[in-house]
Amino acid sequence: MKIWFDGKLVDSAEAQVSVFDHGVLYGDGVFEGIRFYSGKVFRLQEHIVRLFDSMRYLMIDSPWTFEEVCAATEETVAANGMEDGYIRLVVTRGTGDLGLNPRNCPKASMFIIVQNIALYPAEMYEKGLSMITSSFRRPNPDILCPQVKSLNYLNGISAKIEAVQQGAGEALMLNQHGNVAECTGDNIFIVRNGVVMTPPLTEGALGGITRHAVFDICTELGIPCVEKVMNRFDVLSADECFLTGTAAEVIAATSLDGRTIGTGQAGPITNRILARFRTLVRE
Ligand code: PXG
Repeated sequence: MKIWFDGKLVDSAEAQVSVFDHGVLYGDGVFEGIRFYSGKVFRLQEHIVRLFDSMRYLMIDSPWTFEEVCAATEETVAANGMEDGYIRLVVTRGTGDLGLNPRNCPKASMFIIVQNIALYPAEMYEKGLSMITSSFRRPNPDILCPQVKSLNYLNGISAKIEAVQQGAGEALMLNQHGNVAECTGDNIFIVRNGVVMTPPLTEGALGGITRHAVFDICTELGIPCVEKVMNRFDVLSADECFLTGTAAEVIAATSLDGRTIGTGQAGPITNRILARFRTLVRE
């Protein structure tokens, strides 16, 4: 396996981050999770725009330009000779001292990993995932901004632990007002009376690239799709619910806290969107 590490393709054994890297010491950094299909990276530019937005927010100066990061990503995919797979692109604040001050880290570090990714089994896309409501709330932007894809994932991991402990596939995360934000690593959509709905990003959701692709698919298929503030009642009374993310793609969620959503199976609109997503990624 070849890893792109600060400008060079190296063997994985050689790709080593310093113990003084602030990404390790403080989770001070940003990342992207990207997929490629038939050797083509899905919505690469959009991912790298989000990466640069996250870096700008955290005042991490990129040693590489936008074009260089895109080229490095494609170079790493090509070097690993795989058809389909997952890319993890990480930018850390770089090496510094043991203090928090980012100014003591002179240069950000970047690495790109390309790996196989196991899809969920096919029957999961029919039966759907079970969800629990997490007791951990998505933080307000004045605590930790959910729109920044930073290396600080303890909020989501805490919620994921609750889901795993309860045997659920995902955790629904509410914001400080008790409204629906998203799941630990996926955006959430519901369908009611033929209308597809998802919370606005300001409710505490990451601007998912798959979420955006679903907007495009709905426009193309003539399915109404709107951003709407929603709570657990809206999810529990929905006709259909589905989650979107680079790893999960588009997957139905058919129960919440042991209560069935819709028919308890992936619904017709979810299936139409999923079918179109699967062709779109290979166009
Ligand atoms: N919300 C959060 C908090 C995420 O981390 C998404 C939504 C979906 O965004 P995209 O752009 O992928 O459609 C993400 C991204 C995992 C895993 O192992 C998932 C993400 C990141 C890291 C790991 O499931 N999801």
